[in-house]
Amino acid sequence: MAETGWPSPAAEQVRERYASACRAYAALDVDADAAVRQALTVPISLHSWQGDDAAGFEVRKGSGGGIMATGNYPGRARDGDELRRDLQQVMALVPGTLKVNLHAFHAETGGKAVQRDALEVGHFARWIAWAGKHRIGLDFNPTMFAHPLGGGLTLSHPDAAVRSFWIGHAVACRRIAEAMARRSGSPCVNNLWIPDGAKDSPADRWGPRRRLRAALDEIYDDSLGIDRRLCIDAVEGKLFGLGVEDYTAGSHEFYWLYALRKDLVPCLDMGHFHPTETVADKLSALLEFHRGLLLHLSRGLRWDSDHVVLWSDDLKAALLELVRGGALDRVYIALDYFDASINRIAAYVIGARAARKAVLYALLDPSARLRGLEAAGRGAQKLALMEEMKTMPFAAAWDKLCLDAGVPLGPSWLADVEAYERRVLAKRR
Ligand code: RNT
Ligand code: ZN
Repeated sequence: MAETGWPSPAAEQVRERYASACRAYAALDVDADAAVRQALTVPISLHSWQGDDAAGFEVRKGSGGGIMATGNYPGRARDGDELRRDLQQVMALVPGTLKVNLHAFHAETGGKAVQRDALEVGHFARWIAWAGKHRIGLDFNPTMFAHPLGGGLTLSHPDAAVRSFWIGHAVACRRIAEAMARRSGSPCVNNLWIPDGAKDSPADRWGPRRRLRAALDEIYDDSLGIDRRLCIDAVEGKLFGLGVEDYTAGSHEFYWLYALRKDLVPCLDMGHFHPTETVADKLSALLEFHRGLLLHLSRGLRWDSDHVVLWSDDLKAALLELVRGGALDRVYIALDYFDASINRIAAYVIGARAARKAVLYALLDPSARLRGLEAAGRGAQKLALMEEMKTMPFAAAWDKLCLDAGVPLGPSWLADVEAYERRVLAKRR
C-alpha cells in the first residue's frame, strides 16, 4: 500500500479531542495531563532479539533451547550494525523512555570466536558507545541457549565441567552488566534464564534443581565483588517450553524462593504460565516480599510464550495492578517476543507501542475512586465504573502522548516502516 494510505490525525484535531477527554477524566478525579507526562517517563526495555530472530552474532553458531522464532520474512539483522540501525528506526516510532536489552550472543568480537565464558565488556564496546550517543540505558542477559555445549542442560547439567562453563558465562555477564551500568550511569538489569528441563517424566526432578541451586550460589557469590546497585540480578522462571513440556528445573517456585533468599529480582514473563493463569494477580503477592520485579511483556498463545505483545486485557490488567498498588517504580519493564514471519520492525513497534499504551491506560485509572467505592461496600458502582472506563476517550490521550513525544500518530508509523523496508530491509539477502 502507498504510504499515503496510512492516515495521521492533524495536530490541531488531536489537541481538541484531548481537551474534551481531559474534562471527561477530570470529572472522575483523574488528571490526564499528569498521566500523559508520567507515562512517557516509565522506561521500557526494547529487546534486541526480535531483530535477529534470537540467533546471535557468534562466529560458531549453535541452536535449540526450547525457544524458537518461526518464519522467514526477509530482512533479519545479521550483525550489530544492522541491528542498531533497526533499533534506531524502532525508537523513532515508539514514544517515551526506552532502554535496549542485549543478549550475550550479540557480542561483537571482530570475527574472532570467543567462548561465552571469556566474554568481556570490550566485546560490547560498540553497543555501549551507541547507547551513550543515543542516551539510552542498556540491560543484559547471559545467553544460556543456542550453544552446542549442554544438549539442553546448562547450570543443572550432571557434568561438572559443563556446569562450570555456564557458571563462568553467567559471572562474565554480571561483570559486563556492571560495567555497562557504570558507563551509562543507570543500573543494568541482568536477567538469567536457562532452558534446562525434560520433555517427559524425568525420574529425577531433584538432582537438577540441587545442582542449579549450587551453581547459582557460585554465580551470585558476594565475594565476586560485583556491585548489585549497578548490576540488578534477575532470575526468570518458566512452567514449560518447547521440548521441555514436563519439567523445568528453574520453575517459578524455585526462583521466587531463591530470589528471596539472595535478594535478587524475580522475572515474570507473561507467557510463562499456564494459559488460564495471569501475571496480574501475582504482582501484589510477590511485591509483598521481593524488593522489585522484572516483567517480561510477551503474549502466550497455546504452547508458544513469545508472540508479539498486543494491548490485551492481560497486559492492561498487569499495568493497572502496578498503578493501583503504587508499584510502577518497583518493576522493570522489558519486552520479550520474537516473530520472524512478519516485518520485524513493525513487530517491534506494535509491541512497544502496546506496552506504552498499557502504561498510559493504567495511569488514567480512577484508582482512588474505585478503592473508595469498594471500601464503602458499593460493589455495583465499583464494577460499573471499571466497565465505563473501557469506553472513555482513551485514544485522545494516546494521540496526545504521541504528539508530545514527537512520534507518528495513529497508524501513520506504518508508512515509515514500509519506507525503511524498501530502503534497507529489502536489500539484505
Ligand atoms: C525464554 C525466556 C527468555 C528469552 C530471552 C531470549 O522463554 O522468556 O526471556 O525469551 O532470553
Ligand atoms: Zn522472558
